[in-house]
Amino acid sequence: MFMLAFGKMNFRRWYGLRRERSVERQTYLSVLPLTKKIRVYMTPLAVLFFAASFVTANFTLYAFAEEKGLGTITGTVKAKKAKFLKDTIAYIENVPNAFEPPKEHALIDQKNMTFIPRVLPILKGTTVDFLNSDLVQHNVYSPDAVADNFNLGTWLKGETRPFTFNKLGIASIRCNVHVDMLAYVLVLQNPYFARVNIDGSFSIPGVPEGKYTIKLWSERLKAQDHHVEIKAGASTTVEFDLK
Ligand SMILES: [Cu+2]
Repeated sequence: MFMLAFGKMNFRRWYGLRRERSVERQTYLSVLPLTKKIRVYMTPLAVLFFAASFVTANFTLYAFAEEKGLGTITGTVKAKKAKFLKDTIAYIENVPNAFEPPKEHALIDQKNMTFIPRVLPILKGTTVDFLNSDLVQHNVYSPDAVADNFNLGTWLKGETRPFTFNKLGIASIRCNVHVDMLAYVLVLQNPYFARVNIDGSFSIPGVPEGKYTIKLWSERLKAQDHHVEIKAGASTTVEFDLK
């Protein structure tokens, strides 16, 4: 009985309080000047509007990115002997875009009387540092116009001399102290190239969608070019036969 009365009383108090508050709010709103009323009602609407715009903008950006999507080239290369796969480079001949060369320099080392790596693919405009890691003196020069027939001179262990490759093509790199020393720099138009793995596989990810010619470069052998269409979010497969 007591509990019931207490409960009832409590409920009435609570109800009363709620009604009072509601009335207070109504009164508060009714006495506010129009501009303030607008502000009170518009604030939540504005927040909603901005939230909706943010979501829409993000969605649009996402859809746009999909539209200019990127695909992957997945390739396999066959050769009579697996050793011919070494230092084979797969690349896209031309991508209609201007590409900024990387600020980081590439490196060709001279170690144990050998240029390492033997084949270096780079984007046009890249600087290559030539390092001597041997105890003997080495020279670095190129007889090719692609590399402006440069001769960097002859130097000792630990020293590095740079050269920036600004012309497209293949530059052979030699040392006039050791005539057997030979390397190649492939100066390419775009950054979409890959070194073929020893099992003959290669992958070029992040290629903008479009139609391209894919080429293979190897020191001794040749392979027929492939014409492919890259589609967003898809992987395009190519097979080369090195002969
Ligand atoms: Cu040398």
